[in-house]
Amino acid sequence: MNAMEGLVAAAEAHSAHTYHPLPVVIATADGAWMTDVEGRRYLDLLAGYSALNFGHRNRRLVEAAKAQLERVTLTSRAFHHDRFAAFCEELAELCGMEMVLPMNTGAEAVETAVKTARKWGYRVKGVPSEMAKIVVAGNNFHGRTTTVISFSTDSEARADFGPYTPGFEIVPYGDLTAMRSALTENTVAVLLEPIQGEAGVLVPPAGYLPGVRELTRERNVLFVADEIQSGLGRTGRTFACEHEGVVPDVYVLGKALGGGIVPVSAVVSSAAVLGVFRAGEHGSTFGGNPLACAVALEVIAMLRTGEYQARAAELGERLHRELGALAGTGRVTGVRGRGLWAGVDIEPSYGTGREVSERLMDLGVLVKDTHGATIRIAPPLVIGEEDLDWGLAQLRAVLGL
Ligand code: IF1
Repeated sequence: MNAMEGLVAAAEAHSAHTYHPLPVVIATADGAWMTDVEGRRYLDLLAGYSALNFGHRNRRLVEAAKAQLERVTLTSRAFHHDRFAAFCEELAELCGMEMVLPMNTGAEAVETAVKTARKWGYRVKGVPSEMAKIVVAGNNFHGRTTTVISFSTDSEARADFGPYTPGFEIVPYGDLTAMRSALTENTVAVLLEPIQGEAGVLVPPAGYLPGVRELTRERNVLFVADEIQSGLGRTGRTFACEHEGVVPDVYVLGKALGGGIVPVSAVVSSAAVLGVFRAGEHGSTFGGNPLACAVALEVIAMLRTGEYQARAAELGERLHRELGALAGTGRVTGVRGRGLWAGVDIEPSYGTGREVSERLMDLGVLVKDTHGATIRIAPPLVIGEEDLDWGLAQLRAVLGL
């Protein structure tokens, strides 16, 4: 057994088997590249499921973290600290909103958005107590906590975790008629990914998001956009909703907000919505901590110029042009996505998503399969054109094209 195999065996012996990782053990990383324990290099086309939009160990973000490490890292929210106000003000401004509720992981932020919508429903909309409903889409992915998987349609994500949290209505993604029918006077929110990531990078039909925006406005229902994976530059805009000119009532953010260094998530909305909370009604030990705020402030500064969004749009055109040429070759049955984000469906007779991912790994490229036949491609937004071209050449090689 070599060093790598030893590390894999030890990890399997001492950790719950909640993943089926590719057989690679990463030791270091920089920019769009990772290096394994035996010195082999891999082009990272997953970017931590979009948590690494700015690449591994981005210099500006590492420097921001290092500086804060020398000052204070955690105070708890029992006290103020000197990075908190700027983080909230600048994140709200980036979102065109007024208020922020900081958390850590994406699922925590989604849970917080659910609690926010319910409390707004009771205290502002006037929904009778315990009657609040939230409408979600089939094939959603919003995290792994018990309430969140309660409205999942993925049997793997749900099985044997009941009893499930009530109060959720599931409608087909992209279907405005079904959405209209699902809204009642007790509906407090619609929770959607503007592009469904785990489902395979599903972009909704044009007009769907504006239609949901109009319906929710008409019916006094909060439009909650989960931009944890689709946001912060991934699709070529700061938020995926922007592609359809839609501004939701609530943004749920995470992943890249922490720069791939610390978990940072947040619910961002108006004072009319987030103003429903009173002291003691929600919280988190690490939510809004100084280290998280310092890194997130640098992320916000990097996004404010629009350069990362423009880069994702420009390289995204290159990505989708190249991937589009694969469709119809008999090896790829579908390509979807926006900006530097794509789902590629592999012709089952040629191989599974996992098999293609393993062959790509052997050629030095790392991607992730999902739902059997699809591989997801989401490079760091800082990837070089040549590296992107090289990665696509390896995909063509694996597909025998
Ligand atoms: C895993 C998926 C991606 C997310 C959206 C909330 C969360 C996520 C739109 C929760 C997290 C991660 C979770 C990770 C793999 C990855 C994933 F395959 F699970 F679905 F990206 F597509 N909303 N997605 O994508 O954020 O609590 O993880 O910080 O659980 O396997 P988190």
